[in-house]
Amino acid sequence: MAETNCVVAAVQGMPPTLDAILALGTNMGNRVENIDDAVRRLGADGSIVVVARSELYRTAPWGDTDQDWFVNACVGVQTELSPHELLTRCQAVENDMGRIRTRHWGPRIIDVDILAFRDRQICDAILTVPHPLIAERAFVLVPLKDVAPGLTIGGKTLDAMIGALDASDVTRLR
Ligand code: A4P
Ligand code: MG
Repeated sequence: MAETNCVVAAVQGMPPTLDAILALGTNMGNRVENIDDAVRRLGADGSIVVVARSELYRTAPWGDTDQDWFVNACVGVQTELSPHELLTRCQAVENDMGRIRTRHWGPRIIDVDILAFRDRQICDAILTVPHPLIAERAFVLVPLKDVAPGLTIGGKTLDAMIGALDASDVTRLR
């Protein structure tokens, strides 16, 4: 596949027990059940083993703010899948749960994004890893810290990135 010219940050401090970290978000229906359902489905065919789960967080909508609040979480996984195969599995879970893509950044029953894949830096037409917007999103950084507290992205610690944002609208649910 053709590589584009984009530049992605380096990741360090990935827990050695994890191959990848996924971000989950939902703002439709029973949000807590949606997260639990997605985690179950991710592990269902054995190609992904969920070995770490963050707390669940209630978060204010980011980007497109004219929509309902979200529940966000992160999971750490082990997998032999390639990054692109992992993305395909994540999208299959989204589709199986009935995700309908309406508007970019709009309401969704479930969104499953790959935040990091080992220390890989990937940038092509389909996949960008590490996810390029991590540093701008408290709703990603706070749960990410639960599963990989020592992670750095582009040399910045999670605490440094969280400290640069307003994380007051990210509150722990359970
Ligand atoms: N793609 C590229 N890199 C990745 C990656 N690392 N992980 C591509 C996942 N996908 C990646 O995604 C569009 C395309 O991104 C995919 O086809 C894949 O090839 P999508 O999920 O189909 O569309 P989207 O939802 O419009 O974009 P995206 O990027 O998933 O949305 P975001 O950026 O996650 O924003 N506020 C709060 N509080 N909590 C949220 O969870 N989420 C969004 C959605 C907005 N505001 C939010 C939240
Ligand atoms: Mg997505």
